[in-house]
Order: sequence, then structure tokens, then C-alpha cells
Amino acid sequence: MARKKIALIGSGQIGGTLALLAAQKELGDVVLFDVQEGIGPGKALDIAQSAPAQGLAASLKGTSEYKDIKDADVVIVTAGVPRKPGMSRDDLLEINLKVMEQVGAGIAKYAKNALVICITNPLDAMVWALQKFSGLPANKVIGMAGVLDSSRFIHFIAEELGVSTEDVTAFVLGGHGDTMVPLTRYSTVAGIPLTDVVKMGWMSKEKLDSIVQRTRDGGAEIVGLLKTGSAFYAPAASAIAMAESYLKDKKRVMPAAAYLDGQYGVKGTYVGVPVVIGAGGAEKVIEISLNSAEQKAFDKSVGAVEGLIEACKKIAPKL
Ligand code: TXD
Repeated sequence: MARKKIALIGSGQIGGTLALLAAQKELGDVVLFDVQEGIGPGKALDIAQSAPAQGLAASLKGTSEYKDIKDADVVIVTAGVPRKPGMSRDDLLEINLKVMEQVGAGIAKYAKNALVICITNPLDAMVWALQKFSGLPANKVIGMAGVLDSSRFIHFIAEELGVSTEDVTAFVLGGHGDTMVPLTRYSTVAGIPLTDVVKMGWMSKEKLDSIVQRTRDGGAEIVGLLKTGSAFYAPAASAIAMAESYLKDKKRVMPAAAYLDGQYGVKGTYVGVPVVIGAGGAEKVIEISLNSAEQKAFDKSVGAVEGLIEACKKIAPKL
């Protein structure tokens, strides 16, 4: 069976980490694309030279020409600019929307059968724009944010309770921003809902609420520490988990920015929901029942995303 081909559009902090992780998991041949000419080839060469020391069979190529992503099975998009301290994800919209138009054209021309995973911020608006610009079917264009937000939530819960992250599950809905909705009653420790963990006295309600807020602020916390850019190890690991579920048809149920066509009462917008990811891409959106407080928080998050999408339409009327 021919090796799969994974194209990374943007070979910066996240792109380079994506390439290393894809090589370590031997997911397929990796193409590192970047508008800065030497970045792709430089990182491809460096990771390829790390393969012998890791006992890996890895094929990596760097480029700044879209023709080299031809027939990619997966395209992961990080092209654009990250935020600096004091900037919100939304501040990146105008700059990164222009980048999505270029990337969408490249994908439409060379990799129209790929699964596209968008990472560029502001994520929910950028993945919506990328699907429009590329013209790919909506089930083949998804956004990575929920897996990252859930991983952050799981890390904080496991650290607080002194348990393995393997036995904590998290459920995050909504946009990748301050309005994201970590659902405590659908998040568990060994199957015990966090709401029961509080009732049992294993964790206080105040501590759980502070963990929810720290999850919302997870990106800003790292931007504030690094000063020069944003998180990249966890975002890369999250996108690779999504790519793996597609490439191996694992049918994982993962939180991802998916196109809603009426689910959750939302139509024509991308927002974070639980999705079955398999060989068909986003194969099924899982609709859970929300209580009134959760519904209110979800609606607020959808509203924030729709506001960003309206801003995109004003900047690029053809969208
Ligand atoms: O959960 C999430 N979705 C977020 C996403 C988590 C963390 C970071 N998030 C966003 O990903 C971040 O706000 C940025 O918008 C992207 C990429 O973050 P990264 O940290 O990888 O940024 P870098 O290191 O600046 O890399 C971006 C690369 C850089 O090498 C540029 O030269 C390249 O993108 N770039 C382009 N490549 C192709 N085409 C164009 N037009 C282009 N413009 C810049």
C-alpha cells in the first residue's frame, strides 16, 4: 500500500512540531511548505537527519511551491501569524484571512481530495473561510481547537487530583476563545462525572471553576510566559491525533470545529462540537442535550464565532 502523504502549510513552531510527530509516528511522507523559502527545506532536512538516531523510516521534503503538495492525503494548515502578549486571537483575523485565501487556492489546485485540518487563528473563522476558499466538501475541512482545549482541561484536572491523564476525559464545546464551554457533567475521572467528583468532596466547586477558567485562558497563559509566540507542542500533538484518526479510520469521537448544517440549532457556521473522525473525515456530529446554562453558554460562543464570520465577509465580500 502506497505511503500516505501529509502536507504541512506553514512550517513554523507548530508546523515543525507536526513534522517531527508525523515522522516519529511514521504516518507517511511529510511535505513542509512555507512562504519563507528556507524554512520548509531546512526543517525537513534537520528532521530527516534525526531519523537514524530515532530508528525511523521517514521521508520529508521542504518547499515553497504549492505543486509539491500534490495529492496529499492530509493537509494541516498553520500558515499565518501567531499572537503576541496583549493580543487576542481575534486580532489576527484580517492578516490571517488573506493567508487562508492563498492556502485555499493552493489546496483547491493540488490537493482537493485531502482532509484539511486548520489550526490558524482565530480558528473557527479561519476554518470556515478556508472551506469557502478551497471549495472542498465541508466534511473534509475541520478545525483543531477542541482537542487542545480538552487536553489542557484534562491536564489541570489530573494534576489537581493526582491521577493519570489517561483516566480523565474532557468535553469542550464552542469556539476556540474566551467563550469556549468545558462541560463538567460530561467530563469524567474514570467515568465519574466531575460534578460527582465535587459532590464526593474529591475537589471543591471553587477549584473546578478555577480550572475551567484556566482552560479558557490556557493559550494566553503560555503567550504571556513565552512572550515571542504561542503554544505549539500541544496544538501539534492535538492535530496529529485528529490526522491519525482519519488516516487509520479510527472513528474517534473528538471535539473539533466542524461545519454545522442545523445541528445544535446552528446552520452554516463552524464551531467546536463532538465529531466522529474517520476515513470520511468529519463523519458525524454528535448532538448531546444541553441544560439551560450550557445552552446559554454555547449560544454565546456561537454568537462570538458568527461575529468573526461576519467580519470576514466584510473584509472578503466574495466569501
Ligand atoms: O488551537 C489552536 N487552533 C491554536 C492555533 C493554538 C496555537 C496557535 N494557533 C495559531 O496557529 C497561531 O495563532 C497562528 O495563527 C498559527 C501558527 O502558529 P505558529 O506558532 O506555528 O506560528 P509561526 O511559528 O509564526 O508559524 C507560522 C508560519 C511561519 O513559518 C510563516 O512563514 C508561515 O506560517 N506563513 C505562511 N506560510 C504559507 N503561506 C503564507 N501566506 C504564510 N504566511 C505566513
